[in-house]
Amino acid sequence: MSIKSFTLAVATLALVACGGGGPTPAGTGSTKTITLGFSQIGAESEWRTANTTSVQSAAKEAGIDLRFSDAQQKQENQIKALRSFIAQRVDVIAFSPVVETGWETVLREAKAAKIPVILTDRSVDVSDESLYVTMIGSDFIEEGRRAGQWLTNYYASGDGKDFKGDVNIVELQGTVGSAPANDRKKGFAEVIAADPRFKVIRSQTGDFTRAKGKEVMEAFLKSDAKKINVLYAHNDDMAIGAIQAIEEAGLKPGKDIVIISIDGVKGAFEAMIAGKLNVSVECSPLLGPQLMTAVKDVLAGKTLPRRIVTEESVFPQEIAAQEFPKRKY
Ligand code: GYE
Repeated sequence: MSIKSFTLAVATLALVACGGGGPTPAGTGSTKTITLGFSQIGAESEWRTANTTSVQSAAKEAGIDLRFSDAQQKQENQIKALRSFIAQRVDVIAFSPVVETGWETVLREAKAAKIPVILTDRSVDVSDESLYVTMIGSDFIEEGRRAGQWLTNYYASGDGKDFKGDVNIVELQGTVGSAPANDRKKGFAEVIAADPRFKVIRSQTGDFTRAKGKEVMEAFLKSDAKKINVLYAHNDDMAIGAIQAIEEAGLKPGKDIVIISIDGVKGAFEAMIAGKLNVSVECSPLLGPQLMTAVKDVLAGKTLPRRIVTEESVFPQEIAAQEFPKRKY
């Protein structure tokens, strides 16, 4: 065989090895476009729409072919989307699981098809760790703790220090069974448990939306308006809905009722600047660039850390106006 035909044979072999529809070994110089199937939860909050934009623009930037599917907050739709990605033989599947449980079967199907799965934003509760490669997102227990710490400081050394008696808290939980609802409840409860004055008198889901946040807050106010000192909302959107309910009940949000929420979206900064929200604990939705890096790394055969945690802070009302121009979501 001449040198020329030998080189050609090797090149053909390499091409055959890269083809076949399986994962693209990005590190081998292959030029095949990576396809990424991404199942998003829905468009329930400002956080979520910022997260979708982040994923879509990062995919574009990275030259990744994104197959995007919106589940409208329903697990069954996400499972359908994952199955369709498997049928399409995408290179990688990423998804933000609406709830924690019930994923084993479909994840086993992805594993059998040799399609790596990356979790973004929310985690799943599965016994077999090999069913996903990594989880990119925030530490929701820590966010709950930060919310609790802000509150205990407020009553120990902030504007609330002269307040006497029990501190009655109402809680607006996120989507039932979701990781952020479970963990934000847990982290907050853990911190306030240190002082028996803090009492969660009502706790109900508002499904992370403004409309339900408002509706549930109206019900809380109907029965307990005079008793409520604090509202802890698992996200900004529910807090913003609740602020409307509080105003309609003739009370002053941020004053008559101290309000703590999580996310740090623009709407929360506007509410803080208006004096209607006391604090928002940051939870960054800008996960797109990290996700695209992880997609490329996994296809290049690199070992990823099991958990990639986003860095975040806490924004009290006092610094809202100064921080507002720097906010990206
Ligand atoms: O806090 C909320 C959204 O999973 C961290 O989902 C996310 C949460 C976020 O609907 O606004």
